[in-house]
Amino acid sequence: MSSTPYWGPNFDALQETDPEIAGVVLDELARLRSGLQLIASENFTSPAVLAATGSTLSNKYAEGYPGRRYYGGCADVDVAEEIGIARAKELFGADHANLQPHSGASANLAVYAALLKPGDTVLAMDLKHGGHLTHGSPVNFSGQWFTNVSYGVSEGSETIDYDHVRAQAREHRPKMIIAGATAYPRLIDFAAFREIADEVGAYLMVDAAHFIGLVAGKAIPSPVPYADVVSFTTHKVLRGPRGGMILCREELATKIDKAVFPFLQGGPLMHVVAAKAVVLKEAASAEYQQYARQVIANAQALVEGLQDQGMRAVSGGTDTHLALIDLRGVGVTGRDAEARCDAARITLNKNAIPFDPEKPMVASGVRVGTPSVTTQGMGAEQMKDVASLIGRAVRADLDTEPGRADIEQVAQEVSALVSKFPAYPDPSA
Ligand code: DSN
Repeated sequence: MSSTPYWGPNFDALQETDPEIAGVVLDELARLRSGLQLIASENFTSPAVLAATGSTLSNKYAEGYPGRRYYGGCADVDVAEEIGIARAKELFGADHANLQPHSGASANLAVYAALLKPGDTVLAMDLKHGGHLTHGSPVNFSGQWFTNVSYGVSEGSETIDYDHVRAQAREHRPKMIIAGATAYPRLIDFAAFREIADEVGAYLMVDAAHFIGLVAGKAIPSPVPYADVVSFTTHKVLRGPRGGMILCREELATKIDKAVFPFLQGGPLMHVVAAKAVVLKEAASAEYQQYARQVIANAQALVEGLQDQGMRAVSGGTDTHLALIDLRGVGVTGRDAEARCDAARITLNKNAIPFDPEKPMVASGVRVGTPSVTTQGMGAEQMKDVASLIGRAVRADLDTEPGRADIEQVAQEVSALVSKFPAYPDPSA
């Protein structure tokens, strides 16, 4: 483990000006360095991405797009955005790319704004089966401003029921169909979605936030040839800065750009746009492609290990970076498993499983993902150890003395394992 407190840009200045916030940064870094990070939507960005994100490009107002800005002095940031757009189009084979959405939710709101009018009908995956807040949840703009209908997974296979998608599309004639989820471990059949969308005259939007990094790394098939619009975040498997991005067909480019700015956002975060350009360069490398394949191999090894621990993988396994684990066989709720793992320095999240009998805040499962541990250099061998540590942690009752002792032992073993694969090691060591 590194003795260097932090090596991000300008940390000395932060420590001098604001020791309290510098302390938060150090505490969080210590947490990353001493625990297992298994949140499927997180990753460790590279030094280059961190440097761009922490750069003076943060200062520039640049409403508009390259060559068409509302402020002077944008020639340099124009170059960063143009490079990023060109790299995104090349990497994903897309007609058009917009790098300005501040987040995945903003990207999705922009797609709705570009293609729909309030009240229009949208068909998307049920949140309870792995969908996303912005795909029609009643507490979100998507559920309040649009008419939502949903599809789900089959009870037997726990994979998307394409007959149900088609039946829902025929019955409700949605203006847009969304493919994509936050807790779905299997590949999505984009050709089937395209066929259904064409049959009913709907736009096909793919929310690729979770798996776009695997697409960038050529480890799984791309939705780009099938979708009208592909939205995603840049900070999950893709390993870029926090933010969003939209790809689309040429004929929708102006609508998408106008929806992002000026309809939805003001000034773009040019330091983040530049960092997105950096990660698009990194993701085009052979090393990144190897990384993407290893993320999947690790997720599959982790599933095997968890099954050996008596836990069931929803749908029987995974084709991607994440797995959804049904804990009913070990008699532990997702909420308790999350708390026990947290105490053992294993960070993951409780998650509803399809047809879950528990409330969402309790849940019968957990979601695990391998983007972060793979960035740290762990492989299938370590995933067996990780599965065993999870198996011991979820069974340790924090309300009992022996349970607390077990958790403490697991926590020590977690730290010992992670110290061999440190996140953000000292580059001068
Ligand atoms: N919060 C993200 C996730 O964890 O999947 C989705 O937005």
